[in-house]
Parts: sequence; C-alpha cells; structure tokens
Amino acid sequence: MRANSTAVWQDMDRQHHMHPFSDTQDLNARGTRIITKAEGIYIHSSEGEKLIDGMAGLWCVNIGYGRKELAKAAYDQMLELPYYNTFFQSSTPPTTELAARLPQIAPKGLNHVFFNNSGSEANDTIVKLVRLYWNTMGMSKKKTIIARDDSYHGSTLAAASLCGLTHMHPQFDLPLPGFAHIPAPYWYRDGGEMSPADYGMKTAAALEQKILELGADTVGAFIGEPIMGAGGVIMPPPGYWAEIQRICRKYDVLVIADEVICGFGRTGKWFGSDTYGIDPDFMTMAKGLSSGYMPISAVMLHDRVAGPLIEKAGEIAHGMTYSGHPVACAVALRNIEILDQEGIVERCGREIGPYFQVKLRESLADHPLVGEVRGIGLIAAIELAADRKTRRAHPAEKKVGYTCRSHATAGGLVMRAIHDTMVLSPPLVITKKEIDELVRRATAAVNATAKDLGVK
Ligand code: PXG
Repeated sequence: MRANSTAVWQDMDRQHHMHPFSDTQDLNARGTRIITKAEGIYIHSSEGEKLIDGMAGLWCVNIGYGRKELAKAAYDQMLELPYYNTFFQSSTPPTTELAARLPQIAPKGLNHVFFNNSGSEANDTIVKLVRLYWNTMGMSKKKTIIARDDSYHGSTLAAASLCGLTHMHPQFDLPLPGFAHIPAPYWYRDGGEMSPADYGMKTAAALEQKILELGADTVGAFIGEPIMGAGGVIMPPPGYWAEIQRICRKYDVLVIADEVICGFGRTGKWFGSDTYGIDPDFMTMAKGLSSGYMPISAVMLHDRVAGPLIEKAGEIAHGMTYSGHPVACAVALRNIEILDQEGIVERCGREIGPYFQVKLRESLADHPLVGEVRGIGLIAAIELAADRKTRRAHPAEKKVGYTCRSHATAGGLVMRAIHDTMVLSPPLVITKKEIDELVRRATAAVNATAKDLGVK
C-alpha cells in the first residue's frame, strides 16, 4: 500500500478533485472513502474495511478483481506496442483480433465494430451513425431518436440527451433537439392495477403513438437497455421487447440495444438481447467488455446498417485518439477468453444466477418493508415500500433507500440505492457461499432500516 494516510488522501481529494454526479461541497464535508485494493468480490478501504462489492464496481467488474491474466495481457501489450492509432490506414494486432472476436459472441448479423473509450462515447457515436445512415439513405428528415424515461445512456451531450433521468437535463440546457422520450415499462412503480404484461403492452404502444405524433419520416431510431440498470433495474415485462421491435420495423425505425450493463453475461447469456430476443441494428458495449480493467467501449453495427454505410457514406469523419487502443483491446480479448473458457456466462445463466435470485427472494420477498424483489442472472432490485400491497413508496424526504444503503455499508456490503430501490449487480464469479453472505448482509441492512422506521 502507498504511504499516505486516509486523511491525507481525503484532503487532496477535497482540495482538488471534482467527482462525477456529486455535490462537491457536501462530499467535501463528509470526505471520500478511499478504496485501496480488491480481490475476487471484495474491496478494501484505506481504513481497513473489507466489503463485498455488490455492484461489481459500477456494474462492470464481471470477472471479479485481481485477475493476473488481465494484468499480464496489459503488461505484455505495453511492452510490445503500448499505443498506435487506428486512423490513417493503420491497425494493431489486438485491435483487429477483438474486432473479429466480438461478432462471434454478439447476436447474429452484428459483424462490424467501432471502438471508443466509454459507454457515453459509444452512444454518441451511435447518434452520429444514425444521422449518417439516414443521410446516406437520402432520408435526411429521419433523425429523432426515441428513448425512455428513467433510462441511462451516459453523460456526454448526446448521450445525456438520450437519458430519461430528467434531473440530468436542466443544468446543461438538455436535451438537445432531436431526442424524444416515452414512459419506461416500470410496472412496479407505475403499473397500478394492470398486469405486468398489460402494462408492458401499454408502454410499448406509447412508442407507436410517439412515432405517429412526430411522423415516422422524422424518427430515425429507438434506444433501450434490455434491462434498465441505473433507472432501478427495471425489467421488461413479458412480450415487451417483441412488441417494441415489431413497432420499430413497421415504421422503419432502427433499434439500438444499449448493452453497457446487460452485456457480457450479466443476465445469464452473453447479451440482454439474447435473453429477450432483441435483434438490434446497433449495440452499445462497454463496462463488462474489459470487466472494467481498462476503459474501452464498442459500437456493434448490423450488416443491415453497416452495408450501406460502407458502400455509400465515404469517409466517416468521426473517431478518437484511443479508438481501438491496443492495450485496452488486449485486455478485453483476454477478458472474453476467460468469460468463455471458464464458462462464467453459462454458469451465471444455469446455476449461480438462479441461485442468487432464489436466495434473495427467499430472504426478502415477504419482508414487511419489501414490495418486490426482481431480477435475472446476477442483476437484481429490492423495492422498499411503505405499503407492500399497493406498492406505495415512503415519502422521498424519509430517504429510506439512503438509510438502507448506509446500513449495508456499515455491515460490509456495497449495495446501491436508487431512490428506495436497492440494487445489486455482483461480479459474475461470485460463489454460492459468497451469495449466502451477500444475501445475509443485504437482509440485515433491510432489517435495520425496518427497525429505524418502526416497521414490524
Ligand atoms: N449506457 C448504460 C446502459 C449505462 O449504464 C452508460 C451507457 C455510459 O457509460 P460510461 O462508460 O460513459 O459511464 C452507462 C453507464 C449508476 C451508474 O450510478 C451507471 C453508469 C455509470 C455511472 C453510474 O448506476 N452506467
């Protein structure tokens, strides 16, 4: 460990570091938790705490911490060729190998890839490619992209415009023109007396209404996360994605699957699109692509859109210095090899994902403070409710989710609170014994919250 102490790091942080999605003044008053090392599913803080990382970092460390093979892949590549660009008629071996590897695991037809460094950049790239595609096809009015309320697609200007988490907009005069939103299929919160399937159909029908309202000749694409992550692990109701896809095809609207969270095994298959039968024109990959060991993202293009672009668009005037960075690509390749060879994705779908879902429900589904436990594979949400039957939430000012999160942290578990929805997304390599412990700690946090509220 480096020689500095917690107080010194916190002070340097306080004086100089502006954190993402943070109130700097408030954060400075409280001080940051300094994470110093990690192994498997555990992270360690500079104060000697050891916590189960129930969020796999930020939904990304799919193969868990401390995999030497990834460190070695980076080390070897840095010695061999630490950097070269993919502009000006150049490429590098790991870049080409990753470009060829991704179509082998992606849904059929997604045979072309454009590399970036983050999920936000990848979605910005898609926004530009959608515009370019319809310009190339001679339909220059067909540009609006429809996204959903509660969605998260990133922080850059276009990606933030896609987001349906509306608190992200007013500070920056967003969304930009050319973005529209429809309700999310958030049955638990908004579905009332309807069945989940009926509510799913209702929210899918909102897409058709929006397309007709805007005019199909002005709508270029629809974007959705197979399961909505940062919005609160919002699951697509049965039949939802099939209906969304039918509507998109009917009006010649491109389908974008944002797989930044669902990709690379999280739902028990390689992609959420595999789990829900989505046949996207564009796919966004990031996070699990390198298990978070290096910043890298990828846009996959289906032959349907790549064909005309390659044939007719000429030079695509878009790209980043680090598009296809050889070290990031070498690490991603090794990560995919490990996910594949160790059967981690398959195990998540067949064994460990179902085990996690059952254990979480057994322990919490009937808890007096819990309105619903939902999820698939190794992604889950626990809804904390004031009234389990009507699914009514506690008043926001009670900050029930934050209370529960604090109890979780104090009890050695990183569990995220999205309002009063507690979310979990642990590394896919978690063992059954570790799941038992994670569920025990999550349940203890919910119990402690119930005690604070006087709920019995
Ligand atoms: N799409 C989805 C579906 C995401 O979840 C992005 C795009 C953007 O990726 P980058 O790499 O630009 O961050 C994300 C990122 C949270 C949280 O609090 C979620 C994300 C990022 C930061 C925080 O749940 N998701």
